[in-house]
Amino acid sequence: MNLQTLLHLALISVVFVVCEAFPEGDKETNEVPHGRVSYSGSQLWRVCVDNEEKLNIINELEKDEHVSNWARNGTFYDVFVKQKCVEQISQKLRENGIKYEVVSDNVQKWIDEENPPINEDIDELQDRRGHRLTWQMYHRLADINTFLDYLATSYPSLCSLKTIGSSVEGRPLRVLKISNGNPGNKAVWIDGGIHAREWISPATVTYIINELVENWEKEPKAVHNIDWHILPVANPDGYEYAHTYDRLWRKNRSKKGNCAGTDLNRNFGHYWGGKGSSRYPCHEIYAGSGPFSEPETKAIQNYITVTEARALWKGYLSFHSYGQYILFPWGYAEMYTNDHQDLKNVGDKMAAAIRTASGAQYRVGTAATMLYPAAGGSDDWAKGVVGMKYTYTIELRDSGSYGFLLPAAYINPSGNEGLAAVKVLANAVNAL
Ligand code: 0X9
Ligand code: ZN
Repeated sequence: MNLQTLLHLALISVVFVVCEAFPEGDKETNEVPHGRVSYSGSQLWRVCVDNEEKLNIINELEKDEHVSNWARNGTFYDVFVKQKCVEQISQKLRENGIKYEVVSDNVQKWIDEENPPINEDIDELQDRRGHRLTWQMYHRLADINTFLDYLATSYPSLCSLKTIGSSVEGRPLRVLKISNGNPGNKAVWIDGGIHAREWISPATVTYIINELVENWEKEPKAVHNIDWHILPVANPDGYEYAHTYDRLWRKNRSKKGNCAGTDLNRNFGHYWGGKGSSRYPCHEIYAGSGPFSEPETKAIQNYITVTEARALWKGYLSFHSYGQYILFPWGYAEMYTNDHQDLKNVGDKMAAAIRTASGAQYRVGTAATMLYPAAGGSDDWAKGVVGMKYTYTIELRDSGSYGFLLPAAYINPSGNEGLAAVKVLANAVNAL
């Protein structure tokens, strides 16, 4: 071990002593009277990470549960710091010559403002339209489920609903299949809500479903020729937990000793347990005890490779947030697939279509290079194991103004962006 490494380890241990992780459920500074985690005084920083050494420091800090790397944009990393540790982490960064600016000095304010009550009477809406989704606010799981039921009942020749498994806490994992029933159709999978706190994802996926189904007759042939298999909420326990208790929860809700949750996007079986994933259950990127150790990922694997093994799987879209990226394999290492250029071309077309739809700019590239290496992602598995041609992770809005706490007013533009990407994918799949 050289001197530099020793100094580095010393720095990290100091940080750990000061900001020691406390067991889950600790009531210390984390809760407000109405029983939800409060992020009052917690901050989001934009940190300049322009060399390997700084990146190592940031990555080590992230192992502490008070610091979380939210996103990356080139040399800038969005780093979330819990209120309790703001002073200490700030000092550590200064000592190491790492510059940062404060994007928010009170993340709770964003939480309080992102999902305001709307004017529409939702009960009246349910009577009138048969479901409660508005795309003007972020809805609870029950509303999303009513919406899926409504579609299956109202359009029985186009839509069918299947429960493909149950979450850790027993919630159904519900896939809506949209299909005209033609036997030659190719198949595309779409999921949302793998990460609990990325609320724009299920909102966008349900928006896409609504547009496809309600306007089916007007859709082009490319859309009609595909069987769409759509799971809008892949992590329903996490989604509900983020709505009711901890807005910034990422993982599922499996119990592992003192800590809960596996990162479902580290739990898929392609180079499982590799770079950018963790063996420690308390970490945000905990990969689980083995590939597909979680019922949520297991159900997806089983549906795609067993129940629907005979489907002509050609496309896979996983909606996440945030950063405005269209990412494709590989995510586990900075390497290119042998059809890299095909994936890049279709990704570029998606970005162009999004630009036309809303003006927003999305960047296109491989996940490990554009973002960070992270093994066990769903996109890598869909490509590397299932062999689907076009597999993408789309990181929706925004590019760092609100991060995961995107105000509900952006659901509609985001939905249109998702829809634009889906239509490009439909054309690409049809052309195969
Ligand atoms: O880290 C992730 O799982 C994704 N980013 S997020 O901020 N939504 O958590 C990116 C996944 C990209 N794909 C792979 N690394 N395979
Ligand atoms: Zn995500």
